[in-house]
Amino acid sequence: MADMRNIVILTGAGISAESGIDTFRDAGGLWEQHKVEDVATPEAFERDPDLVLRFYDMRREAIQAKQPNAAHEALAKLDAAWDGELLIVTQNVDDLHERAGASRVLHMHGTHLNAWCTACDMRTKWTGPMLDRPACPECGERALRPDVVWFGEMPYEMDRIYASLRKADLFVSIGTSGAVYPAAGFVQEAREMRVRTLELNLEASMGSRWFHESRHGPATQLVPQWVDEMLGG
Ligand code: BJW
Repeated sequence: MADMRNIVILTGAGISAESGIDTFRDAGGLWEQHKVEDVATPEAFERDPDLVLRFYDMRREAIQAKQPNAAHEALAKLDAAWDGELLIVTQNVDDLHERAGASRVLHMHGTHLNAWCTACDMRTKWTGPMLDRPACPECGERALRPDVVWFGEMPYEMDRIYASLRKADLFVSIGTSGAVYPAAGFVQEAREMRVRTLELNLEASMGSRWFHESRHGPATQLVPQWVDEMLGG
């Protein structure tokens, strides 16, 4: 890895699992407890906004009580020390990368800690509930929704992600099942651009066969080990 300078890191729910945040598709994960089409689509929000807002209020509250783990901390250490370009593209809506100290973070599926006003389009920091239909601090309308990307909606900052992938020497995927596009397709795009690819995941993911190298185990072990390799420690 000595000749690597520009790095794109994709993270998914698996990196936050050891902080106590449920993943989506593992046994006992969120999609076993809730039907995805009932809570994570624009149609669900139109049909039953109370159900959707309650689901996100519950998760927003839970996330704020969780702490970053050794994997988030290792990536923050890499971010601080790495001279080359580095971008942590996270699918996660928690803020554990930032709370560990990482700054080069892009939330492609949005964040629990923002409210998005569908009346005036403003995004506002939000830590409390939305079920009681609070007014938008900007325009006063009661039209807030969680600032997260649901199925059928366009993930955020795709142009910036693809631009970083085009310049990358290394693409690393951490704790994601490879079930959800467009993130699941990044490894193939990276391969087409002759970028080196590495997967760090608890077990083989749906996309494992696309990676040059796949390492299996818990993120709190694999990520600090890999970061030490990158920093020559
Ligand atoms: C560990 C671990 C440990 C566990 N250590 N590892 C056919 C029909 C209809 C739609 C489509 C279709 N085909 C494709 C689509 C598009 C659709 C899609 O992909 N659907 C699939 C289900 C097929 N995608 C979209 O609609 C997206 N938008 C879109 O495509 O727009 C058009 C477009 C076109 C071209 C370019 C760009 C755009 C939007 C997707 C939005 C996803 N939203 C969610 C909810 C966000 C809000 C919320 O949190 O509620 O995002 S769904 C959910 O899945 C969440 C996650 O970010 C995402 C990915 O999940 P993730 O992170 O991979 O978690 P898991 O649980 O799946 O996996 C965890 C992994 O960790 C596992 O592998 C474990 O082994 C591992 N693990 N413990 C290390 N300790």
